[in-house]
Amino acid sequence: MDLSSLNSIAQSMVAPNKGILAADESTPTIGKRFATIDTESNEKSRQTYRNMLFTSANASDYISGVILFDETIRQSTDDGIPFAEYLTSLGIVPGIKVDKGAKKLPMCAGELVTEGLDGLRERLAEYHELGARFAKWRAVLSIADDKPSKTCIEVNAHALARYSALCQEAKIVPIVEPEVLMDGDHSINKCYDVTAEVLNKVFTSLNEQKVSLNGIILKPNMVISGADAKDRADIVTVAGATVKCLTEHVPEEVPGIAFLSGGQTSEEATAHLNAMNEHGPHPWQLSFSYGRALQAQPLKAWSGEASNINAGQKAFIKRSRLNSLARTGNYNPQMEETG
Ligand code: 5MM
Repeated sequence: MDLSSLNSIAQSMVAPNKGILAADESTPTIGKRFATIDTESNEKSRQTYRNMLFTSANASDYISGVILFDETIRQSTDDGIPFAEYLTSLGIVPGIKVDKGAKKLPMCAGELVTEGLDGLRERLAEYHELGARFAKWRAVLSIADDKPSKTCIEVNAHALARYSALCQEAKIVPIVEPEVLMDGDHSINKCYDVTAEVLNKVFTSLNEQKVSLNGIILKPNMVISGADAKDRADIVTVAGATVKCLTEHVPEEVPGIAFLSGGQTSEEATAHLNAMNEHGPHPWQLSFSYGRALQAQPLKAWSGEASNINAGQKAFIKRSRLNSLARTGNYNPQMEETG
């Protein structure tokens, strides 16, 4: 099987100065986001919001790919162009979330396993027809005294590898997302140890299942203090610990690492990425695949009002540009004020 096309798609997903917009909120999640701006979530309002983001002027200067949800890949711009076709015409790679969500893991109280492997081969073939060239699958692991269990780490790594192999068979680049949640009062050291163990297991499973590492993108959490920790590690410490953990556990063959923001503020997520790229080059591209950290500001600026579309697009482009600058360590927090 010719795997070179997978590598070239992966390279374009982590092209210099650009990153990925995660806009693949499932219907319940986008409903929660819209509730924060008192906006009803229905098929039309979701299309309006995603149309606003995707048609922002000059988005392709900063955005290399967009992760879509099943409903969105079947929707079109206000001008009637299917979203995937529209993005492709701009040089932005369309992607698709293919997992069916994290469900209760039996025998492991409070832990989750991501489902969605049944019928995945057929779904991937359809998504490829619809224009998707990469996919995303998110595993979720929590930190607590007795968590994550070995079982939880093992089953999620196995599923991520099963998904990845099916994606590559379908000529679709898998984004491999094992998210160690920030929830809790744990230290950054605890996050380091758990993230290291999870990454080890994920790469063992990917190798066992013959996944080509130069045809994937890794989407990990940063190594960071728990959200409720007393003394949270500062930006330089987070950046240093994250790069160290990745250097020790991510093979150099992987073309790129695109972080999730995981509940960090927009400014924190940009500053952390910037601090990591200040001390490059690294063996892999260090990029972003943010959901909340790219969307929180445009969502608020829009607030569900047609008259705010321009303001929403301006906020989205500003956030995208600042993260683009963080790809080369050229972001400065003062830019938050000056635009
Ligand atoms: C955009 O949110 C994604 C979808 O979440 P649900 O399946 O829960 O609806 C989510 O997977 C996202 O892609 C990642 O968590 C990264 O987003 P953040 O907000 O953590 O940067």
